Amino acid sequence: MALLTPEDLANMTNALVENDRLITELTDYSLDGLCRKIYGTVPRNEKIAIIPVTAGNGIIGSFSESLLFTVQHFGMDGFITENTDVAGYYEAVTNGADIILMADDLAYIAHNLRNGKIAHNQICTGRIYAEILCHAKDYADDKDVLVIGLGKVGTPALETFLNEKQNVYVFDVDSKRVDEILTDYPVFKYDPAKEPKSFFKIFEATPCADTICESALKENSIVSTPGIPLGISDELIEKYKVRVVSEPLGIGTLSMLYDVF
Ligand code: NAD
Ligand code: 2YH
Repeated sequence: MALLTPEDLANMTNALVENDRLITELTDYSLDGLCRKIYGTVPRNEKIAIIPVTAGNGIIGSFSESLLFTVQHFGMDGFITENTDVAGYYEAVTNGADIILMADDLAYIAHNLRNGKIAHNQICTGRIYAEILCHAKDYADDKDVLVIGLGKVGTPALETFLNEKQNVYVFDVDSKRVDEILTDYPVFKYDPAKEPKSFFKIFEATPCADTICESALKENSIVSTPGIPLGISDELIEKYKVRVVSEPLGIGTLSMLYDVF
């Protein structure tokens, strides 16, 4: 699994604000408004504790701070524990935390201690980036969507698209994974070499650059992508006037919080 780096998070605060603006332009919903709509929940003054975790590869510079920025930017009450790991957990609970945010190398979770709900970052990230495309007002009547990357983020995104009655075309560099997905879900194989097709709505969740090829794009396509690094080149963005929703942590975090409210 790809670990976030401090460099990935360097511009996170601007990216979150800018992406919220873009999501509002594309869908007529602010990011928290969209979360409210899809999860049917609202915040109720929960106190959110962020616990730095030293296990595995250890603390990622500005990871906890980026979570705190997200929580506070959307008007919620949060704090980073002074202690890490188990001592941090004890500190969070004894200081009245309602929700815990914590991540190691394998999982990033939100756990609501009041109602027992727990959310996983990969599932909630896939879901919100997919919902952004499903709510793109310019393409409400165009149901075709391309999903590139069928892993732990791409698969819940694909399920979201199917729940939203989209026609889903799939691509992954791992052909065995494509076969599994074609067996398990009513989706179409996207094969740009044999059968090129272009899309207004493209979702991407891979750890690779340049996964979105030119033939998949239309003028004014929307790319909604949690993938790091960005899967589309600056040249193609400019040439096709592509609008790109992409941010390294905050959008998925807000989706997790609304999942557990
Ligand atoms: P994963 O390893 O579970 O899945 C990645 C999938 O991409 C795999 O199926 C792999 O075969 C496929 N793939 C790799 N290279 C490809 C290529 N060139 N073309 C097509 N498919 C390719 O990873 P994941 O947990 O699903 O995460 C995907 C990406 O999303 C990672 O970059 C991760 O860091 C990022 N991520 C971002 C956020 C966020 O908030 N922005 C949150 C979670 C994960
Ligand atoms: O970046 C990660 C993993 N890829 C899991 C997230 C899934 N998108 N974990 C972050 C680790 C944070 C670290 N332990 C800290 O600073 O607390």
